[in-house]
Amino acid sequence: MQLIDETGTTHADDTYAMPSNERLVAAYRALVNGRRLNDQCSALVRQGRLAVYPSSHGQEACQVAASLVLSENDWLFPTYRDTVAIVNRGVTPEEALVLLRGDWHSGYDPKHTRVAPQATPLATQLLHAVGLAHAATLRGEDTVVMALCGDGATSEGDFHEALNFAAVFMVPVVFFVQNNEFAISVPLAKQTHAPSLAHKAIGYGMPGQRVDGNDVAAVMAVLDEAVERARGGGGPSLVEAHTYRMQAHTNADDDTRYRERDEVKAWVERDPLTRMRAYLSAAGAWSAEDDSALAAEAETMASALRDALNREVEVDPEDLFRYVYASRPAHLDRQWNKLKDELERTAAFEATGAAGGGTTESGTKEQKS
Ligand SMILES: Cc1ncc(C[n+]2csc(CCOP(=O)(O)OP(=O)(O)O)c2C)c(N)n1
Repeated sequence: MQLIDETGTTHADDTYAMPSNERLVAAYRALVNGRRLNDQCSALVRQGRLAVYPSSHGQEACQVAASLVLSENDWLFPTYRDTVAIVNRGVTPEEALVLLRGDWHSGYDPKHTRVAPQATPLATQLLHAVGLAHAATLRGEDTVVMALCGDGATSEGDFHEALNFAAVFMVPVVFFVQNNEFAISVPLAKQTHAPSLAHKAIGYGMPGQRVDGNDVAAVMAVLDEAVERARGGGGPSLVEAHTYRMQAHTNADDDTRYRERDEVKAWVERDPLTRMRAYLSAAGAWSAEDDSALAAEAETMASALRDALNREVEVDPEDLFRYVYASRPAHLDRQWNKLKDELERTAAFEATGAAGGGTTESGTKEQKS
């Protein structure tokens, strides 16, 4: 399904109506801010200020649509790549990056923001999303849950368990798969033999729709319908957005080893920002002055984020182990003791190294671990 193509030309659809210009202007602002956030975070990784950043550069239309179609009381269950969606839901960039900086499990209160912590294990969040949506129904609330995952995550058992449970119990959840064609270096053809990921809905007895993931209007229209159905008691849906990961999986990945540069280049023409800008401008809903104001807004956000991440924070490493369970089990004790030992030995090494001797109190050479 597509409503606006690469050139900004519209394609009417019998089922899905074009969102209002007012909503599309809001979406475009979020696209531009989201792109700036992605690029700022990638720069912060290179400066050693962030441990890792899985960028959604090129996938911003999915991120923006997933957050804009939800009401205030709905929940979002994101993955590690969904920082732009989280920020667009009201979490500040600084809070969103605490996990990726390696400081803490999550930098925001999920109950306050109605955004679950970002999940790094693939597809586990889908089961949590279904559990929350089911609980909300049992309590008589009209909450809808948007559960995000990638194409690679659809090969995990948790994905299938989540879809099956959701369909059997008619749970108000929208499974939104961002198919960016790769699970790190593994292409989609090695993940599934199905004609599309949307086809997987059929086997579970729920509606499935494939949409152009770089067309924010189309993604919003399809997700709107799925959210409305869920809220009305019509159960879950599966939406597959076809998009492309424009950059490497993370800074630890060399994507030149598994894909051709021409392929990546071809997707530049399908950029979600360009086509929405072209559409809004032709509709008289966007001007060059609006561009300047929005660029200034994005720069202010990026500059505030740089300042926040340039501040050194004092973290207590034991906190990472302290609050996972009410009382800490033996395996976490072992992990903490191992880390504590390493920290103590590193501190001793640095202290003796700084004194110029490079030896420990007992006179033996300290080993760097
Ligand atoms: C359960 C599990 N298995 C393996 C991994 C290692 N891993 C991290 S990211 C990734 C690829 C995920 O690809 P996809 O679901 O398409 O999401 P994308 O990164 O493309 O957004 C893998 C296999 C993991 N994090 N969790």
